[in-house]
Amino acid sequence: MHPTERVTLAFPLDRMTTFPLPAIQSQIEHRLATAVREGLTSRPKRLPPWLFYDEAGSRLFDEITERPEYYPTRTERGILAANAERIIALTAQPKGVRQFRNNPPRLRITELGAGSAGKTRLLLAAAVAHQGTVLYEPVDVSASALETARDRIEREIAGVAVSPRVMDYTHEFELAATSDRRLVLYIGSSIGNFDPWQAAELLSGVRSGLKSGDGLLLGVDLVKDEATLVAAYDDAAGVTADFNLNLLARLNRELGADFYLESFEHRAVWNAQESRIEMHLESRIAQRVWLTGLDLGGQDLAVDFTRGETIHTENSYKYQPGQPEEMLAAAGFTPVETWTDAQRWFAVCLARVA
Ligand code: AVI
Repeated sequence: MHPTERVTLAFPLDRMTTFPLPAIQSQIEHRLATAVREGLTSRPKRLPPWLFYDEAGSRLFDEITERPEYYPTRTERGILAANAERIIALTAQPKGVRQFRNNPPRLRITELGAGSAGKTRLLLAAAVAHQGTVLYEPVDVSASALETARDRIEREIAGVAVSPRVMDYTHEFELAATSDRRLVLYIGSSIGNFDPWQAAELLSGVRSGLKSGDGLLLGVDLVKDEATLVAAYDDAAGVTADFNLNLLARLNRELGADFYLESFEHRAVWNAQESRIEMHLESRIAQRVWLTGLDLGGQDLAVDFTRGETIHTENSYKYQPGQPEEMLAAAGFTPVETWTDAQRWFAVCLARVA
């Protein structure tokens, strides 16, 4: 998500049995080590948010989405539940396209990220209701997340065939050519974890991988009062704190680091000027941490912290109404319709390629 290096990992999951997995694993390890070395030696210190999502972090993220303070997931789910049929109908047969009247193209659903299928299933079920069956293409850099998603969805939703793609869509977006119409889902407000220039690049990349008539469904979180925003990223049960601190535990596990977790504190702050929630890990004391597994030619890395110094671990941008449509138009999409909840906390925007 916060790319420091290009890693190309695009292939269908069904080739997993013949693909040299150790080579992929070593690319991932190299990417991890590079990101950590760069982030912890820069000022201010930072770590990219994609590091959150190891097995423990992915589990903690699922738990966050169940916390009462974390409104985005349930709000977006409510919007999709109310509008899934219309979203599918609009994408399957856009207005003004006459040439397909007798033989409309089939719709397939491509999702960026293989998250838990809770929200996706609403759209898949609507697509099955619309055309009988649907092909679902989850795209993710994690083969294991894709396998889990495939097993669960094929088991739970009749009429859905799953064709996963292992791909780092933050760097490239290249899918097999098809005469099917694609609806790409980028929901869950994941776009908010990118700086605006990165978000613009990502949307343009997706646009260039699509053809006329294809659609993009984008879920974005909207600006609201500060207390609500901060509570969503600092829940009373401390799950988000554990999620943030798990990053250090991961560096201990995978990079031979000796972070003492109790000496760091989770911080969530609203940066009104940048319109984003920032997550940090704040050092409670002056301390030195060693990383012994970075493969620096036999040398270990020492990282010094002053008391109160932070590692910036995540940005979560919040948008003003109308901004997502502007971003979509700037990336070459035509905004079609936007849905929101009664409180206007979250927006789901459908756009298409003209
Ligand atoms: C994945 N992403 C959209 C979440 C968010 O809200 O920015 C990640 C998250 N970080 C802390 N809580 C949730």
